[in-house]
Amino acid sequence: MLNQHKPLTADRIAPLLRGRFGRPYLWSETYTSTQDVLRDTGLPEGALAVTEHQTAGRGRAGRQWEDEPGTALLLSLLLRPPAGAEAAQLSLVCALAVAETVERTTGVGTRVKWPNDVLVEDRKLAGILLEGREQTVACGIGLNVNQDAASLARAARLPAASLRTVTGHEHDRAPLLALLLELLEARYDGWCRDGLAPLLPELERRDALRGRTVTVGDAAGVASGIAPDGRLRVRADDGTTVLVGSGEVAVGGERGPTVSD
Ligand code: BT5
Repeated sequence: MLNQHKPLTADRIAPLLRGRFGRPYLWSETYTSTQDVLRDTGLPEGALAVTEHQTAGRGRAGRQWEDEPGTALLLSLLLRPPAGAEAAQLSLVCALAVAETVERTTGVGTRVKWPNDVLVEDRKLAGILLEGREQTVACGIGLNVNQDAASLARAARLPAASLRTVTGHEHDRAPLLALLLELLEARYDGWCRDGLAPLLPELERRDALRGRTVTVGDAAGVASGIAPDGRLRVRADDGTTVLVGSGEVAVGGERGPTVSD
């Protein structure tokens, strides 16, 4: 079996782990959702659930997350952010780590679409789902790796991409997962210490929405960057700026038709 199709079992991943993320490492060929594996377990920060296929993979607001078995990274990471931290910012922290992992592995430039998508050429490569109660957050990450165009086509309203459709070849998911965990840990530790501010230039450089016309909730206008607290700045026609904390961004702008998730 080619490496890229080998399951991400603990015996393959454990030797690649460098930090505390991925310990303990829970893997099964199939889960309903990796998010459910970590729920109410009392496991320590860094615990990770990984699978080859989800029978009920989910996105935000009850949406579905689709996968082709054995081709994606599907994982949930348990985090216990410090009291007082703004946990919603973790979606940007994770998106940045995913973007960097993809860039280092493939050399392909990525963009972050606030608040939780990683895009390549306006196509959705990865999505992030935060679910939590009190100081326990399950960060779910779905990253399309080896799907071909035909198996991605079913996925989405926003066109989807995989590393394979972008680079033209398949990728070994094991080193990709190990690098992602390493970068997640570095970004997360930095965020726990210093907050989001030091990450803003990296996010700004990859901001998929900046300068585009957006509608999110009651706000409509031009996206004007991410504020230091992680909210999206939207500048209305009358010149006022609204800060949006969460929601669905519908984009209509320079580069094509309206997309809404
Ligand atoms: C997300 O939600 O993008 C969060 C996705 C999180 C998935 C991971 S996988 C591991 C962990 N366990 C889970 O059960 N979930 C997490 P949202 O922004 O609501 O986007 C969902 C939308 O993305 C769907 O309505 C589709 O339009 C689209 N979509 C579904 N599967 C996709 C895929 N594989 N690639 C690209 N887009 C997809």
